[in-house]
Amino acid sequence: MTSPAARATKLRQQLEDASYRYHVLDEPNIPDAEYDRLLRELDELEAAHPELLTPDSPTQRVGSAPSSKFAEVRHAIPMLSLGNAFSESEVRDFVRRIEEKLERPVLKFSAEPKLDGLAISLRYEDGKFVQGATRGDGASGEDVTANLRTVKAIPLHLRGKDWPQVLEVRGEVYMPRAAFEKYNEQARLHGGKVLANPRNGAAGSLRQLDPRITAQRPLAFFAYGIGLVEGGELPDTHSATLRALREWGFPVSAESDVVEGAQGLLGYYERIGGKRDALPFDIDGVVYKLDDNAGQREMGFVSRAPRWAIAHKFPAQEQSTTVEAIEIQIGRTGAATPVARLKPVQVAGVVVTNATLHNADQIARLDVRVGDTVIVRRAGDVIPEVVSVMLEQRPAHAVPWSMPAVCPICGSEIVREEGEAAWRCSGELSCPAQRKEAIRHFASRRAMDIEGLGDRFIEDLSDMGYLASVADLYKLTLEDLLEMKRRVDERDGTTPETVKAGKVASKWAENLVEAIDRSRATTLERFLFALGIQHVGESTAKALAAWFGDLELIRHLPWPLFKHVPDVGGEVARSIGHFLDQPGNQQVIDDLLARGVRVADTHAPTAKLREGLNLSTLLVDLEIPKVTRIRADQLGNAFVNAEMLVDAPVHQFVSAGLPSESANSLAAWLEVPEHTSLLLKGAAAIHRLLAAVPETEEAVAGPLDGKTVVLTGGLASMSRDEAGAKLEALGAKIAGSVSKKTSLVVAGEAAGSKLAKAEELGIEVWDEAQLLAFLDKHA
Ligand code: JCF
Repeated sequence: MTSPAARATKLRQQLEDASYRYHVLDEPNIPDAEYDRLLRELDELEAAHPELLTPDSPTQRVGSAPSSKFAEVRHAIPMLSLGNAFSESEVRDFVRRIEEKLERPVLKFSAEPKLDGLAISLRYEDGKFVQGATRGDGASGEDVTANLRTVKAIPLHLRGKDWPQVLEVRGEVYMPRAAFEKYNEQARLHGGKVLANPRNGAAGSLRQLDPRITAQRPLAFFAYGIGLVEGGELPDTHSATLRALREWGFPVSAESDVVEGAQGLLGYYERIGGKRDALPFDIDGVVYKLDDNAGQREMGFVSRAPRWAIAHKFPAQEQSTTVEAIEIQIGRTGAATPVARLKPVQVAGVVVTNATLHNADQIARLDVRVGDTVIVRRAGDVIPEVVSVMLEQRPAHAVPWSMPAVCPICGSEIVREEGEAAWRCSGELSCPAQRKEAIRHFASRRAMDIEGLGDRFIEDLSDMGYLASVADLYKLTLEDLLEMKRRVDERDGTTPETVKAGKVASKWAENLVEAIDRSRATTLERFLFALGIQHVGESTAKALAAWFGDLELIRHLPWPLFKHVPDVGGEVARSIGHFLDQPGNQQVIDDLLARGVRVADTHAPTAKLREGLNLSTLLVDLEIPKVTRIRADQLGNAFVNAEMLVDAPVHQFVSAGLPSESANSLAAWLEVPEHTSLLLKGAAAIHRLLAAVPETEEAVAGPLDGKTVVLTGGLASMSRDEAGAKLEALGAKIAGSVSKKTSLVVAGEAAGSKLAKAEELGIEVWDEAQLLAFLDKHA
């Protein structure tokens, strides 16, 4: 038997190791659920044996009790700010000043992205985290130790060896972009406070007086330098210091690099600029530092900024402009999204004329009015948004905005469902805006993939009455398209291209007819996705296709049966059922099939369905109040079939073992004719499925069963998605990043860091020729 103390030590070591692998090495070794399990075990152990609890235990990251205010911390070595460069010539000047003073040409610089977060300093004594502070004014900041303990990327004690007895580490706490988006989505949904940007998210979270709130915020950290060092030596270059920090347990930017001279710096700026939108966090520039510490000392400082470092800024992502109008945009599912029409303004190199206001709640929260001067933000490739209003510049006559009562496109009522943030146009497919969006989605690359059917064609074809539904796409003839074009030219007063360019002008129409024809051959998952059912994205469509295998089966299933597919819950199942219940939608499916759409990969439903195909599971799926799994099992045992149950008097439910409350609830539920009919339809569907489901899964052994494959770089013969689908069909699991668990990496043209990582880990790598040979062999 291991002692509790030994077990606690072991658990801490496992947890810290897992955390280091996740946050610093980016190579997780255990799943999140396992991490949580170990953490819970340690937590229970510490609760039972309080004497085992240590301040640097991973369980202490949940946040301690709140304080009333932060204490002041004087920085032993000031926290510097950085001078800025906004142009190439300012960067050249920076390099020239250093070269002149040090009298050495082509100097090495350490370069890294400049994170848009909050600068902090972390103090370690004998390897233990003892204090953390904000930058403040550089000379002194606020003691936010308790909050920083909750940031999982910050080590509570140092790893490795040879660290100084006292070490201050400087770096940036930030909120990854995806976490920021998710946080705001939740806040909007529940009417909470929305964060203006990831930077404010990081700053606001760190300045919470209650560390338990900070613990809930998805913060991360990168180390970029050091402050005070006592009782130890550090390497003599900045880049080597970063490597040491990484070994001691700190995340260091994977993008940091050493480059030479002004040319090297500018090249780095271009490279990172090109990646800016793809990075998982916001950056506002790059930082260059003279790599050689002796050189740094020689250069010294001007006021609070070092002469040996500079921030080269990217164009700003926020600008101010005025709101000329607030309009409503109707999406595919009818969601009415308010959009601000703006006086055109350059933001991060792009002219922005529209910005999303998300929903009515968001407008109310910001109190945006027509005529207001607002801050718009365009970060990464997300839609520009209005982040705040400059109230002091509001014109006197500006009036509050409110959601219109009817859809500006079709005049149907705009309604809001209970508990939802979004307002919706109730016109469904009678609303031209929803219809156009539905067609656009249907034709999109990941759905039916109709090449060349752009937004303009969809607009014109719908407006001129050629497309009442997506199925009408498969009725379009060459003549229709040419006629449509003639009418558009007439309407717009443009010169018909046929006159300008002769025969070739009809080539586009031929191409489009061909593309539509090609799209007729499709797969079940694409078809289901293309229908545009609310809540059915690609992965749900794929799961439905894999589990049921057949369109004719799926389109007549009552909704509770969809819950048999993993990850399909009540809401999604009801949404699919609602879609299939509309006669108009069934008609569209009929029309699509009648007009030649063919679903290629029909197969028997999976044998995995079998275990849930019984009356008691159906009763659970129906979500009858007070009929839990236990009660449903009792009913399943007592009744031979659904018909018997529907006709039974209440006392028979009680005889089956149900408490009277459940029995009465069930009887009341069955009073509603739609309920009994759904139950009977469900039972009939179960019979049909039982007949179709094979006894056991015929195990088709794929050559790549159990293998995890990562695709990187460009392939010449097909897209990465296609290659992925082919490999999946042979049993492979496709992953997005390379880790020790990766079995194989397929590297195409210009493969980058993933290939490097595969080589580093000694993972098998194929080029495109090897991939094609393999696919050919297993075709
Ligand atoms: O990423 C940053 N925001 C960042 C800020 C990176 C650095 O290397 C910095 C910094 C502020 C000061 N270095 C200094 C000296």
